[in-house]
Amino acid sequence: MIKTVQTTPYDDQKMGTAGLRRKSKIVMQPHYVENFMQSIFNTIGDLKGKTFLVGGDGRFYNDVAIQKIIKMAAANGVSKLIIGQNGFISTPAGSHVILKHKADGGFVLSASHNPGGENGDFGIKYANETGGQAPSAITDKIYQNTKNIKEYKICDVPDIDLSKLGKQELCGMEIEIIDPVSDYVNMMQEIFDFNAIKKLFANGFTMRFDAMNAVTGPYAQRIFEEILGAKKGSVVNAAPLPDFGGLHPDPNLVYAKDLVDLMFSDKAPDFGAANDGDGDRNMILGKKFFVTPSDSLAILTDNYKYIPAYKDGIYGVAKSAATSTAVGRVAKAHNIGYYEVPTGWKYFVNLMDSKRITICGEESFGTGASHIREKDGIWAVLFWLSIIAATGKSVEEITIEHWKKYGRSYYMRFDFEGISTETADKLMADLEAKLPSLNGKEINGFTVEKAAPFVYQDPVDGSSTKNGLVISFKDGSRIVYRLSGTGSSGATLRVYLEKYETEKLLEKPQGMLEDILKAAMDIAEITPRTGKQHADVIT
Ligand code: VG1
Ligand code: CO
Repeated sequence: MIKTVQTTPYDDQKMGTAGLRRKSKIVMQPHYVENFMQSIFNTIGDLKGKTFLVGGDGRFYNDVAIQKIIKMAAANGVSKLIIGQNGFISTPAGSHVILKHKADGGFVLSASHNPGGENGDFGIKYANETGGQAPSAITDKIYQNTKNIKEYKICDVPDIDLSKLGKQELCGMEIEIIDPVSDYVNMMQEIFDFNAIKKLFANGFTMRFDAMNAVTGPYAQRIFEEILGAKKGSVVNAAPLPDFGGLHPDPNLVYAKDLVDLMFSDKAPDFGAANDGDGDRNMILGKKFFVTPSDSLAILTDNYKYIPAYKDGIYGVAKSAATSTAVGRVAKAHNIGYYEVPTGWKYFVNLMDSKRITICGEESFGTGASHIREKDGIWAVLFWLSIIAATGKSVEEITIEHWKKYGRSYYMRFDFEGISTETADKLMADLEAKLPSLNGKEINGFTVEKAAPFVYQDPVDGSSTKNGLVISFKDGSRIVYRLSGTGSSGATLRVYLEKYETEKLLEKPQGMLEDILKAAMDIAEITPRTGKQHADVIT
């Protein structure tokens, strides 16, 4: 039954910030998934006795790719696969399954916040036994393997039924189909005080959670509506659809437009939130109020004592370099460890495993903690609801009080999309070469304190990673430039801007960041090099 199939390499199977991400049509090419998966299996080596998780966010081609992976795992000697029912699992729930079952890793089929469908994107995230995505040392080896692959192994059997819970067997491999939601819900109940949140809803608190037709709908309905008692219909776009109903499942002010419109209208409920395609990102809104992810990370950290799992104290906190420095001030006030890592959740894994940090986050709508090794959208929502329940304050009141206590980092991200890779690489290389000459200079009223690439030395494995270019100014303002590692075509230049204020707390970020935006555009020569006067997406 085990077939060995001859194949030829694809040259574009390098994983980026979070797994392999390509246009669906690229992934649908013959042997594409097979080459990639065989390269992972080859890199892991002996698979006897090993258990892996498989699932996905339900996007187009999930059903086809998952059957290929199952049959290949069996043919390669994997002992057991744990699979989410109907092939569904959110990225955070997947991480939890790996840790709970002490599995050797897992595959989450998702391109996260990228649109799905035949003309959208597809992706595969590979986690190892830490429950987090494999570090670059491993993904580099896998990439080398994809460039030399000549054959793959697959079991020649009919597709298996993924709807039936329980155990079955395929080509000598054990398969266990699990309910992807229940274990995750149990974990959330262990972290948070569900009774406190129940009381909040019983007293008439209202919310809208937008699942964006992606994987978190069933999790959100079970937790917010069925268990916590939010009004029926509080969770919208709850059924995962292969093309996300045409939505771009990226929970930000641009793509979660319906939710944002509602929250800024007179009909706004007390609380609004959205998650991305695979459930690891979150956006938090109050009535006519938006919380930037960088502030959200700082606020959650500052309020850890309201959460049963953290009330006795937390280890440190970490953020990606591009994220605002707001959480750094909280870490200092609480006298806990504080780390800055490159963009990508995999860089938090060693810090969590070595108990250096408990909470971490990124400006890209990602927050999470050491209960798992991925960011966690629903966890962030439950954390906010817990703070609201404990303090009796609104999202806006909680945030403004935070600014009064710590000052405010005005923060925005500007994305310049669809640039040719050549133009983008040259822009970054020339900018990097120019950085030393900027030190001490005054640009558009800002004096440069330090201009240098961000280089991270992992304190646990000693690895060194360079990611992004940072210009820090004397007044605490910062510009960070980096190229996206999650796109499926061309290059996206991300420009992250931050300005720290202790007096003017209630201004519009656009206005506060206008001068520094101009400086950022000028320093990197963005308009002359890309032809773009403005960013394509601003978050
Ligand atoms: C983006 C974000 C990054 C995030 C990554 C994966 O990467 O900036 O913070 O970790 O997406 O998010 P990049 O390289 O395009 O900037 V998702 O929700 O995969 O899982
Ligand atoms: Co995601």
